[in-house]
Amino acid sequence: MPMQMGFRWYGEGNDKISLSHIKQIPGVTSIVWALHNKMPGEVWEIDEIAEVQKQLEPYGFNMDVVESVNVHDDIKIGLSTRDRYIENYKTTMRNLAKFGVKVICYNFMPIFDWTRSNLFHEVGDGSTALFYEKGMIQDDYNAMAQYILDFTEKYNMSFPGWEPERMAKLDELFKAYEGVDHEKLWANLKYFLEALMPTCEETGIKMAIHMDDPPWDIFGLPRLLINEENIDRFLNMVDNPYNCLTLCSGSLNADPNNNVAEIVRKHCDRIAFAHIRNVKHFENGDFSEASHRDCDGDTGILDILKAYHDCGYEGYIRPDHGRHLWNEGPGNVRPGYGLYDRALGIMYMLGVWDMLDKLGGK
Ligand code: CS2
Ligand code: MN
Repeated sequence: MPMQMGFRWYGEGNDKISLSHIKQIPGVTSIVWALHNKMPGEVWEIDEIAEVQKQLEPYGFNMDVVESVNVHDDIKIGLSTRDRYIENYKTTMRNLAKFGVKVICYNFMPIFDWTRSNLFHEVGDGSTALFYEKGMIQDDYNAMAQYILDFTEKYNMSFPGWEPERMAKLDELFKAYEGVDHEKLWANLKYFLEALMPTCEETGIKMAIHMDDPPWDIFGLPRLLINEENIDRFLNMVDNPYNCLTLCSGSLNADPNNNVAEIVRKHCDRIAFAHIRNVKHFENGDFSEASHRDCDGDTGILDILKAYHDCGYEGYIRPDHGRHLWNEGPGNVRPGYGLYDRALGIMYMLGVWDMLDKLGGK
C-alpha cells in the first residue's frame, strides 16, 4: 500500500472549495476534515459526523483523518476539571471510530495555534503567502490576536484554535497558564495521553500530535514539539504505537536547525500523518511560506519525500499551507488553504513519489 494522499477541507458552507473540485486533483483519497463549529472539549455527536460522511460519500473520499479535535485549555493547564473534558474526548473518539476514523491530528500548544504576522505577504511573483516577522511576535499578544481577529471578523470566517470566544478572554487565559512551565506542560500532556491510550487500543485510532508552529516559545508560553530531542522525549514518554506524530515539515523547519528528513528516518513507524510544506528563511529569523517545490524554500522537500519513500511510508500525507494564486486573496480564500497551490503541491509530491517508485522498481 502506498502513502495515502489527503486534502484538508473545512466543510460545507465553511470552505469555498468544493468537493467536486478536489475530486479532480489526481491521487486524493482522503478528505482531512473536522467539525469546525465545535468548541474544544465538546463531544462530537454521531449525527453531526454522519452529516459529513453523507457529503463525502458520493465522491468516494474516506474520512480516515480528522484535523483537529482540539484539546480544552483545562487539560493543557492541568486543572481538576480536565477529567471531564478527557471523558468527552474519549466519547468523541468512540463516535469517530464508528465512521472508520483512523487518525486524530491535534496539538498541545497553549492558547494559540499557528501564528503569523502577515497572512498575505507578497512572494514576488504576484502570489501571496503566510509570513512570520519575528519582530512583530514578541510581547504584545493582544495586538497579534487582534490582527487575526480583525481579519476573521471582516471576512466572516473563523480559524481553528483562534475561536473568538477564547480570544475574548485572552488576558484571563494567559493568567490561567501562569504556572504552566515546560515541565508542567509535559506532565499534562502525559496525563492526557495515558488516559486516552486504552481508548486508542479499543477504537484503533492513532493520536497524532502536530508540531508546534513556530517551534519555539512565544509570548512566554512554553512549546514542546519543537525539535528532534523533544520528539524523542515525547515518543518515549508514552511509548505506545498509538501515540504518534503529525510530522509537519513546515512547522519544524521554521527553525533551520531542524532536519526533518532525519526525523522521518528515525521515527517513520510512529508518523501517522505527514504534512508537507516548504519554508523560506531570512537571515533575521523571519520566514515565508513557499511553493512545495524543493528549490523554492529551505525545508528540503526532496530529502523528506525520499526519506518517507525509503521507509516504505504507508500513512496519510497532505500538502500543508499553499500560496494564494490566480486571484485568491482576502475574502475568497482561507489563508494558507487555497485550491491551486495545494493542488500543485500534490502533483509535485506525486511526481517525486512515482519516480522514486519507478527507480526503485516498485
Ligand atoms: C495546521 C495546524 O494550518 C496549519 O498549520 O497544520 O493548524 C494544525 O491543523 C493544528 O495545529 C493541528 O491541531
Ligand atoms: Mn501542519
